[in-house]
Amino acid sequence: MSTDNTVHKFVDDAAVIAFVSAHSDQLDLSVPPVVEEIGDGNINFVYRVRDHRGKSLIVKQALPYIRIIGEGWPLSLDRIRIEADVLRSEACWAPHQVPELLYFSPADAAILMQDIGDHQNLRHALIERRELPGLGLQIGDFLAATLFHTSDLFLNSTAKKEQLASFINPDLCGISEEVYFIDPFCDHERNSVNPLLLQEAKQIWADDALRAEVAELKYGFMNRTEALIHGDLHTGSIFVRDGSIKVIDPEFAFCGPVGFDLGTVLANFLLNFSAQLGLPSEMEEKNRYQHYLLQQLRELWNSFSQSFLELAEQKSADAGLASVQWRARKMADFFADMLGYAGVEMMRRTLGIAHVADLEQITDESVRVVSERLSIRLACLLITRRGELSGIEELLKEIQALQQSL
Ligand code: SR1
Ligand code: MG
Repeated sequence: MSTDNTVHKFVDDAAVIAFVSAHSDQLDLSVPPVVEEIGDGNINFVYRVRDHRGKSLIVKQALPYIRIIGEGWPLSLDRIRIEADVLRSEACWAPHQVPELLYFSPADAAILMQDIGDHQNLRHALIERRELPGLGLQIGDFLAATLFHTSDLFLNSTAKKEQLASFINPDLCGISEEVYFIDPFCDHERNSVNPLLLQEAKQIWADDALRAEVAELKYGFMNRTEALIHGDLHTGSIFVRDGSIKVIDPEFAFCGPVGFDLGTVLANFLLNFSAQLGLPSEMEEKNRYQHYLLQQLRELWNSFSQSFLELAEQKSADAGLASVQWRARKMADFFADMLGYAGVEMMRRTLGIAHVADLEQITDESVRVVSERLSIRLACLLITRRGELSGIEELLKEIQALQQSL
């Protein structure tokens, strides 16, 4: 990678294989391996290289623009350096919950990592209505471990500020600032709105009180450097197997509000919850799965808050942040932020540029609109009432009540 942000895309399979061969001896390349381009994300190119014995590794390459938009939206290649550094940081605190980073090449803007192909994309698992025991608990523990150890409750003041400097991520934060906090709340040309939802969308675009709440959340996103957050923790960034999760794709990471990661996960569970209404199955089965999703959210919040507070109790060295009362207050702030950012994520996934498969798989617009309506109403509830809901049990009751009122 040169200083002018140019990099050459691997021209063919041979170039990808040469990259693997230069930086790892884990594959037997004496017989030509199979290279597949498996990236289904919006931003990068991802390849799986499998040798004749079935052993495989992953190569991820960043190019200086957004894959789904093209050269019209340039992006700094520093994001791949950030991704590599975050994977290293997360591996310290949640070693079994991230893919192992094997090599980072600034020159190729590419990383080589463990293949987690034995795990399934969580979004697909939720769409298939898989019930994975302990899922919420594992995600909550991952969030507590990674967020606590990169916050001022664990790091000393100098280390925290060095971390802040090293994860300045203006291009990726810039995307999020636009696609979360601007586009869905106005009639933006990038939006994609179901014509049958247009009436409701127009009401949102005209709602000044809602816009003020979103402005507050955006300002927090831009200014509150609480911890090194993943920054894009939707269910497509989590892979699952019975008893195991792997979190991938931390290229949007920066020092930001703890509630943003919590909120993004919460939102994506609730997007699936909303999608259930429009899916073709017996109501009993859909309700049962909705119940499972809410139970995972309960476990996620409870495990996150309990683990985070335990870590603070055991490991926090800052005498000025030692107040138990203050920590409880902070946890209430995290909870309110989680709700607010979840609302914004749900809104942008329903009205904005990057929709989710949970809703998009409902091809009939007149059926999908029922799910989309629930999604934006839940989003409004989460954004506007985030400061008044006392805890997870009250939140779950409100979600159920809102669904029943439709
Ligand atoms: C224009 S990029 C849209 C989204 O793709 C990524 O996965 C992030 O979620 C980003 O917001
Ligand atoms: Mg991603």
